[in-house]
Amino acid sequence: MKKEMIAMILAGGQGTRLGKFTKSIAKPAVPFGGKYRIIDFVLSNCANSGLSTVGVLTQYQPLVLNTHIGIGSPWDMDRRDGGVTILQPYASATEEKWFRGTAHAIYQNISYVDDYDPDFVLILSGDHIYKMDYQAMLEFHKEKEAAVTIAVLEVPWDEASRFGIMNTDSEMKIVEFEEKPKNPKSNLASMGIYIFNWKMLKKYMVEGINSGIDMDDFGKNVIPAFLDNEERVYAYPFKGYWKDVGTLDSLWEANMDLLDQESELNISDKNWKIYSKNPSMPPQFLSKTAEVKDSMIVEGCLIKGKVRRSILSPKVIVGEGTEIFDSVIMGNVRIGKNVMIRKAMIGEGAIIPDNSVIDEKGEIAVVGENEVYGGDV
Ligand code: ADQ
Ligand code: ADP
Repeated sequence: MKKEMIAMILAGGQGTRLGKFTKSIAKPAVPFGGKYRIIDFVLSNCANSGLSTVGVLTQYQPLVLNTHIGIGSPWDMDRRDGGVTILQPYASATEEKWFRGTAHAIYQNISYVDDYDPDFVLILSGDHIYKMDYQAMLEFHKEKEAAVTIAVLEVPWDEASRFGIMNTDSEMKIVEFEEKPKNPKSNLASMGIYIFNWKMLKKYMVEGINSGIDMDDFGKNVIPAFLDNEERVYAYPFKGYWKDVGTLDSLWEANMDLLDQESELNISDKNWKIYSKNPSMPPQFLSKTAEVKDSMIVEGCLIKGKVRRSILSPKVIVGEGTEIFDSVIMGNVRIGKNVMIRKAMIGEGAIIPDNSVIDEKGEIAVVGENEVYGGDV
């Protein structure tokens, strides 16, 4: 059935910068904020923006991601028409099907998109924490009669070289774009969120492939090609909280932002709910020796120690005499007695034996998933 716009979520990056957390799970499936996984934010944005047809492009370690998304029920996407579809690369007899880059991943799924015959395609990343109304962006795109619209925001100057950086005219038409420039000339950054007129994007990708021009990546190839050909490329200014949580520092910071009552990232907004798969677990239990402050504790936790400014995912056990500060503890972690943990991120299923001290003196300490701290890894 025809749709005006469908969304494609890029969830296939390797996520090497998250190191130990992405050894066996894809970056968008990494736990966040106690009861969520990173991809819940973009899926909830789609649901709240009224988009009901969403393709999720996976590649590395997709198992946990697949199980988490399932048939999309938490986001009301378990439909017969549209809904959420997990798209995995596959090898055919004649052609290498492994996704090469972001645009190549979309190219490999042209037939999925064509099934819905959309006028517009919204390209999203699976690893951003933010709340955004994509319908408002679509209105802007139509008003400007743009070929492609890129969501943008100002980033701190010292981070600008991590992003696609641009200059616009007073109408927000992009006049200059550089992907990850060494010496950025502006701090207006691409959020990696694009609305394309589908027919035009398809033409560029197909002609690129047929003539041997590299069209594998949106930031490196597709956007520059649109600009070279003087297509209408516009910047949609986004206001609000947005974080690309691709690094350990940014992931830790975004978690801590949830504990800040003043933060712009408000997850209890009734008008913009963040949905997730709910585990069926008993309520958390705080024993008589427990002391918990400024923290988020989820179902299934058993706390006998002291917890401050920390986030605990389902089924975390904290033994007596243990103290935890400024930390993110992912699901199913068992922490013994008399342990000291400061500014740490601890992966799912890790075991922290009695009397351990985890403290990197101001740096973020990391214990990988299923790791036994202090044991052979
Ligand atoms: P990056 O985030 O560095 O820059 P990239 O690493 O190519 O871009 O990945 C974008 C997203 O797509 C990530 O979520 C990644 O996991 C996923 N992805 C990458 N390759 C994929 C593949 N082959 N299949 C499926 N998913 C894949 C981009 C833009 C910049 C912009 C930043 C904002 O290129 O211009 O500033 O996003 O974060
Ligand atoms: P990081 O930069 O932390 O490794 P990203 O998720 O941003 O994580 O991914 C970096 C880019 O490198 C992505 O575009 C990813 O798909 C790509 N990449 C790395 N190794 C490969 C590979 N073997 N095959 C395909 N793409 C790869």
